Amino acid sequence: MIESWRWYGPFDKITLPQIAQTGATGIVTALHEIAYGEVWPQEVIAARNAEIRAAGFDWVVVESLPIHERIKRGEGDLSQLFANYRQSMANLAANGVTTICYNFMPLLDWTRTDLAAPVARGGTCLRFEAAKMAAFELYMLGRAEAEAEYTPVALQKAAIWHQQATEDDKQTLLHSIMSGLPGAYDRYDIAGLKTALRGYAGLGQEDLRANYRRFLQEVVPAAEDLGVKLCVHPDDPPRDILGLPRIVSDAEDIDFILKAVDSPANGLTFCTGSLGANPANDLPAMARRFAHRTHFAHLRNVRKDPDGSFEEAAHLEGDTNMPAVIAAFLDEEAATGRAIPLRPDHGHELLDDIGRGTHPGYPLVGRLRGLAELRGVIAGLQHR
Ligand code: DNO
Repeated sequence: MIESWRWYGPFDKITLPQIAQTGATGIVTALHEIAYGEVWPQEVIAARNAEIRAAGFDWVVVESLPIHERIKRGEGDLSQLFANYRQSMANLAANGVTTICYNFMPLLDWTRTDLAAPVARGGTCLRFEAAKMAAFELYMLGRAEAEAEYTPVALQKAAIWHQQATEDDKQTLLHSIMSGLPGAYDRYDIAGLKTALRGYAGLGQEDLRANYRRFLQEVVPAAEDLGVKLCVHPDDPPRDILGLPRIVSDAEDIDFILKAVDSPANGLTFCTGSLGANPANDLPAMARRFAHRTHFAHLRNVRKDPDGSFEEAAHLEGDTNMPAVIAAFLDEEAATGRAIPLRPDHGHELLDDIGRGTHPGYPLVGRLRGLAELRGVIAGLQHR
């Protein structure tokens, strides 16, 4: 597997020479400065690629080439947006960057309620607390239908949280929930979020699936011609959220997507953290089943609670059998000669990470620890 590291570009507080010291050889990045739906210009890609290569890395994966919300909503004439997506893929391929990650989550990306939940032996992690999410939906957004989606215990805790919360607590919660939009410009306030949600009113899972299939039909043939491998990132958490449908959450969803356009260019980012938050997902079995279409692996662990809460565990702790997942990818590589890029996805804030102000989930020491542990698993498995 190719050890890689997510770098947010020239404004990332973690520099390329620092990343070199982690041992990673691949860089995962995007042109975060370009608005969703616009073409990524060839010269801007070339300049970023040159910077990465000068530091001794390969740009192994684009994460992400985002999909405009209008495509997800299936709204209006989309021909220009599809053409722009194809052009960005072509410009990337012309620079030798051919693995492209994206997601199909309406409006939000990953969602957490706490960005700095304490870890037992020190440090902090990202956490999704069902009760806080319920409080946000019911009392801050006023989405009464959300009541049906939470356990009675979570609802009770939500009411108590809301009664006791200060204005600051509520702002912090809103900020945490909005933090999963790494490349996006939009950070909604409550009024803005309500308006944005109205844009999705009436759109169900089947509609979203149809819009997704249409997107794949529009771009996968071009990806094939260009030698580009697209890889969809699963939903995080893998369930409907804020009343928005989600359609990349379990094995059945992935099967639908891979068959919607049955081509190696239409692949998967196997994210153990996202998929692992659904207790019904058997990750080692899914890794075996989908390894042949996996173009990128995000490796991290989660620990789940019965009420739907979960938190990010250390990479080899938590509920997912990480060695069993990695073994599936190593077997795929041995059988095909392919090399699948992996990255330590998220890490705890540890030691000097605290107060450093890196992107939530993307600290230096925590990810360095994660990468080192994953590297150890790979070395061990390869010497069986
Ligand atoms: C979270 C990331 C996701 C991912 C996008 C891909 O840390 O893995 O935000 O980049 O969903 O489009």
